[in-house]
Amino acid sequence: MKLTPQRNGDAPAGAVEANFDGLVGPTHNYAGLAFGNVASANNAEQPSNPRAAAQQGLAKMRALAALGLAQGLLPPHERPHLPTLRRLGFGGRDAEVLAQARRRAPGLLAAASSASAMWSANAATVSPSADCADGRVHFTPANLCTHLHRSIEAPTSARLLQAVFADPRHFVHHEPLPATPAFGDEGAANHTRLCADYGEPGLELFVYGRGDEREPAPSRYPARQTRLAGEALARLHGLRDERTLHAQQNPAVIDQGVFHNDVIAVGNRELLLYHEQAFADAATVRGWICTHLRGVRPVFVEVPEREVTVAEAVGSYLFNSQLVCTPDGAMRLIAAEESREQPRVWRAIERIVADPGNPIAAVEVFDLRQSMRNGGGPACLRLRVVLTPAERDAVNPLCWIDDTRATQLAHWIDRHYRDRLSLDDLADPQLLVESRIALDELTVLLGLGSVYDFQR
Ligand code: SUG
Repeated sequence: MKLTPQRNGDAPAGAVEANFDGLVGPTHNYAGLAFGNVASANNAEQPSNPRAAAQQGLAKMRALAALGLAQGLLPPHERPHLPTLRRLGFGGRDAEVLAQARRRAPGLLAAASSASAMWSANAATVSPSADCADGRVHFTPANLCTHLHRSIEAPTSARLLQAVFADPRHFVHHEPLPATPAFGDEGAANHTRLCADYGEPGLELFVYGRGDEREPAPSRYPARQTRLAGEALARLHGLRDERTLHAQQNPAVIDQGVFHNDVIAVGNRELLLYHEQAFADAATVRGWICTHLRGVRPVFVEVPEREVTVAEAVGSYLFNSQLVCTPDGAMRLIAAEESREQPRVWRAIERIVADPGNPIAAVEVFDLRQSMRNGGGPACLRLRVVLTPAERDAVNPLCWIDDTRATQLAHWIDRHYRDRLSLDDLADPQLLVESRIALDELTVLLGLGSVYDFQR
């Protein structure tokens, strides 16, 4: 039995960390669009199963809700995104736009059809009210400007977040940062918060791949997140300088396929689980946390290269596990099946769970293969939002998941999703029609209003 650490007696009661998972969209496919993401490249052009993908993600949501966690969802985006194809010069009726794009620029059709919004860790950076100067929860949608297929997400993510977190007394929505390489921003995938208790002011750790010219940069793959972006986010959210750190990711791991920091590190409450090679200077990160974290002693779980190599971490997504606190205060690791399949990785997990020196008491394993084959693990699929009881009450109530809602969504998926999709299918006008019908129904189910372009 693991001990839960001593807490401050005067912590504001009741704040929770909610997970808002991206529901996988009807066009989920493997197009090899994400340069620097090993799984995306390895599975390019394989047929996909959108129905299984959506059900796998939903099963994780249902299970986390059943553990007593606050679990919400963010709906898929409209795909293929016709406004993007029209903006790129394809004209005529919808079916003609699709046919032309397929013929003349299949890569653009694939980019406009990606269901990548499922990885909601990239939807935005979120700072809890306890950290922000004005005492409200701040959201900045990520511009995702490194890749075309992801950059399309920003305006819809902004709209959806505003529809789910609508009350201006509690929630502040900023515009995405300028979509230019200097401000490359991939949202919460490069942002970790450490705290004694969710409702208390925490430390916000922004991890960047590209800083100023004097700092080493990756040479093979792009660094998607910049230091300038993290600094702008901290200013916008009104974070205190002494509680904010901008730390460099190790460029060598980006070149091995660690395209986001959440592929090599994960934090929760007072604990930071990370690979030895995750940061350019891990000792400084640890030292800063030790000096600045209030009310609790930080716990560092460093996994050495000799135990799990960076390649094994990228292959298994061990560090893309979610770390969650169930209502009894116990910490659990929510891992992908791939972590159990690699004996050395699984041994490392068993060691961590057995170690009395950290609060991780159990591991739960999920089959997320459809998402994993595009480089998206458990933690990629969720956006964390710390909420006080009043803020929780202000969230669109239809976007929370419980067993009944999960069953309703499972039926919705079965009714509308195909179980096989290849790249050729993306030009099928019927797929566009099916997707729009599905999403139209979903917006009613979730009480979101007209959030999609095709509804406006
Ligand atoms: O941006 N894959 C996504 C995976 C994102 C994972 N998110 C986090 N680590 N938080 C990406 O690389 C692949 C799409 C394709 O190739 O079809 C893709 O976009």
